Parts: sequence; C-alpha cells; structure tokens
Amino acid sequence: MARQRGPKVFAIVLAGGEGKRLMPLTADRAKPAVPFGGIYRLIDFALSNLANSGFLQMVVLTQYKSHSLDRHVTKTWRMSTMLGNYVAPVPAQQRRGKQWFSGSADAIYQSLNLIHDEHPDIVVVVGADHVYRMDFAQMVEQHIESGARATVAAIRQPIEMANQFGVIELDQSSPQKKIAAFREKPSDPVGLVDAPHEVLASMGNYVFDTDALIEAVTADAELEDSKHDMGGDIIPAFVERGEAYAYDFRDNVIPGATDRDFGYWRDVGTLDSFFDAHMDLVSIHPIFNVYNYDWPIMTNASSFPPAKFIHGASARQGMATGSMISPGCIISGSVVNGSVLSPNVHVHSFAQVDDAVLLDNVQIGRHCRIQRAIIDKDVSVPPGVSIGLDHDDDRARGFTVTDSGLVVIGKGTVIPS
Ligand code: ADQ
Repeated sequence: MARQRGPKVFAIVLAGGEGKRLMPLTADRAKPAVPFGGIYRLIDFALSNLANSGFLQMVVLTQYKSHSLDRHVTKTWRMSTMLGNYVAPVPAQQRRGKQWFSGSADAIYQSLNLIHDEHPDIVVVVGADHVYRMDFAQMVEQHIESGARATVAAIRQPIEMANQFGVIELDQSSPQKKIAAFREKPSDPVGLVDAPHEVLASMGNYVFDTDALIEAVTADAELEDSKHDMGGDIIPAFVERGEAYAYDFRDNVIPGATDRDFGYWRDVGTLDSFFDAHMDLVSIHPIFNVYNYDWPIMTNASSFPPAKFIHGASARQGMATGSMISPGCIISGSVVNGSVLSPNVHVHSFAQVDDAVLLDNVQIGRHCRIQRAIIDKDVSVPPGVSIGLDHDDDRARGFTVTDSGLVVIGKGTVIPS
C-alpha cells in the first residue's frame, strides 16, 4: 500500500448516522454497518477510498448502535501501528457532559484531541453512507492549489432531490470554483444555469486546513442556536467568510474506471435506493464495477467455502443468472435471477428467487417464491412461502413494503409457515 507523501493528512470518517430511512435494516446496526453488495459493509467504501488515496491514518467516529460497526472496523481495518497506519473506531467521548454527540460537527469537536495528537496539515472528513470510488488525494491537491480553507466535494444531482443535500452555488467569476452560497437541504432550490433540472450537491466529503477546522468547530460549539452540523453550520460559516471552494467530482480520475462507472456515486439512504444500487451491481455491464482491482474495495476475508450449485431432489439444476453469489451459498435445485446473495445463504429445491437481496445466513425453503425483496440476516423462510407476490399479504405478515412495492424483512424475523 502506498505510503503518504506531501502534506500530512488525517482522515475522519463520520459513521454515527442513525439511518432511520433504512429501517428495519438499521434496527440494531448503524447505517455505515449495513451490509452491501454481498460481502461488504457500507463503511468499506469510504475506508477503501481513503486507503487507496494513500491516507492511512483514519479515525471512525461512531455513535448509535455501534457494536457491529466497531466489530467490523476492528476486525477488518486494523492496520499496522508500527508503520504509522491505523484505523481506530472512536465512540462518543462525552467530553462536554453526559449528552452524546448532537451533530457531526459536535462529534469532531468532542474528538479534537485526536487531531491535536497527530499534528496533521490537512484533515479530510468523509461520510460513511455512500457507494462510490474517489481519490481524495486529487481533492487535497486542488484544495492546496486553490488556497481554500475548506473544500467541499460536489456532484450534480436531480433538482427534485435537492432537499436531501447541501446545495452549492458557485461564484461564476471564480475559475477556482469558489462557493458563493451553500444551503443545507433547501425546499426551494434553483437549478443550474446550464442544466435547470439539476443542482450542485455536496457529497458530504470535505478537506480542511487543520487550524481552520479546529477554529470552526470550536467557535460553533459556543453557539446556542447551532445544530452543530457540518453541512448545516460549519460549511455555511466558511462560505460566509469566502474561504470555501468546491471540488467537482467529474475531475476525479480513478485508475481502471470504465465509461459506465465513471462518476458513480449513490447515496443509499433509503430502502429503494439501497435496492437500486444492488441492481446496478448485477446489471450485465455493471454500472458500479466491483471488479476494478486497480482501486479495490476492501473488506474482511471470509472463511466460507466457494458457492455451490447442485441438482436438487428433482434433478432440477440449481442455477443463478445475472446474480452475485457469495462464498458459502448453496443453490440446490432452485433458480436465482437478478439477485445479490451474502455469504452462507441456502436456496432449497423448487424455490425461485427473482430480484432479491438476501443477507447472511438466509434460508429459502423448498417451493418458496421470492420477488423484489430484501431479507436481512438469519431469516429462515419456511417451505412453500411466497414473499413479494401479494403486497397486502406481505403487510399483513408485518413486513415493510415501500411505495415502490419493495418488501423488506428485518433481521431474525420469524416467518410463519
Ligand atoms: P446528511 O447525510 O443528511 O447530509 P448527516 O446526517 O449529518 O447528514 O450525516 C453525514 C455523515 O455524518 C454520515 O456519514 C453520518 O453517518 C455521520 N454522522 C451524523 N451525525 C454524526 C455524529 N453525531 N457522529 C458521528 N457521525 C455522524 C450530509 C451533508 C449534506 C450532503 C449529504 C450528502 O450535511 O450537505 O449533501 O451529506 O449525502
């Protein structure tokens, strides 16, 4: 792994989000710990991007339901402290009293000792909720060249999604993309001049001069009317002082990226967007290419045996098409289409699974029909049960059904025969 050159960079991964809109997947795990793409957790994307960028000193600020997140980070991402590389999960410090962090800026404020200990020149702050590849070294380079005190990564998004993002307005007279205005989740967005149906959205990834970040979160901590939020309070303060610039994600070049996945970035904050991002993975020419080994997405190595496809009791061939099947899975005399299976999923004879995301240890019984569903860990679907074919029935059984008709079953749910 490349050693860091140039300015000393310290990375903070904000991993305390609750992920309410991903319920029931976030019922007992933090959003960054939600499994994704068969073998990953969401946080692996942010941590892989930082590690591939050569930034190997990272802390992960955790908060809600952090047990499985801590376990994953400690087990997967512990690196050699002897080489000066590490990833440390840091729980809420409660330095300022008994309350937990109130917002992402407060989380940084309460963890300032970590920055003081390291004396970095630059602090990179990233979210842990997105699926994408990004070379943060290129963003740091632009940050230094532009003379910014804060740089915000920016991507064009449809205007109807503006109320989910920080929306950036650029100073048109500034070739370096100085930010003229920043509004967090506006309800009355204005479209871009060259694309009225789009806005320039903050990706929730920031680069700061260390002293500027320390000053900003310290000053913000004193403000009673602040929500202590990076997007809502800290970035607007930098913009007001004329010290914030945007970094255009389209300028980010990733080795091995294809035309199809160039510029790919998904906020998987809702059940539907989480599901859609899985379907991006299994489309014939993947829209997000996990097979790009020039910029690997890293996670823990599994000790499961390879996936197996076998003739079932009826001599029907066990098969999967357009699907990603993880180690330890057994598809026996059944058919899986357009789906992503996490490790150790068993699909038994005569079952049919279409467009599904099945997390670890899910058991699909004989003659089951599963269609357009997410089934969380440790769920056993008894023989002959259908899911996703009759939404009234799905609701009556207590499953979550989204407006688009996606059925979601929480971890460990006991499904009656
Ligand atoms: P949101 O994602 O809505 O918008 P927030 O809920 O603060 O903002 O989450 C940002 C990141 O911080 C997430 O990774 C979350 O897990 C983490 N986080 C939140 N509170 C935390 C806490 N107290 N401790 C530790 N981690 C915490 C943000 C920006 C927008 C931007 C979108 C992009 O505010 O401007 O457009 O991200 O998705």
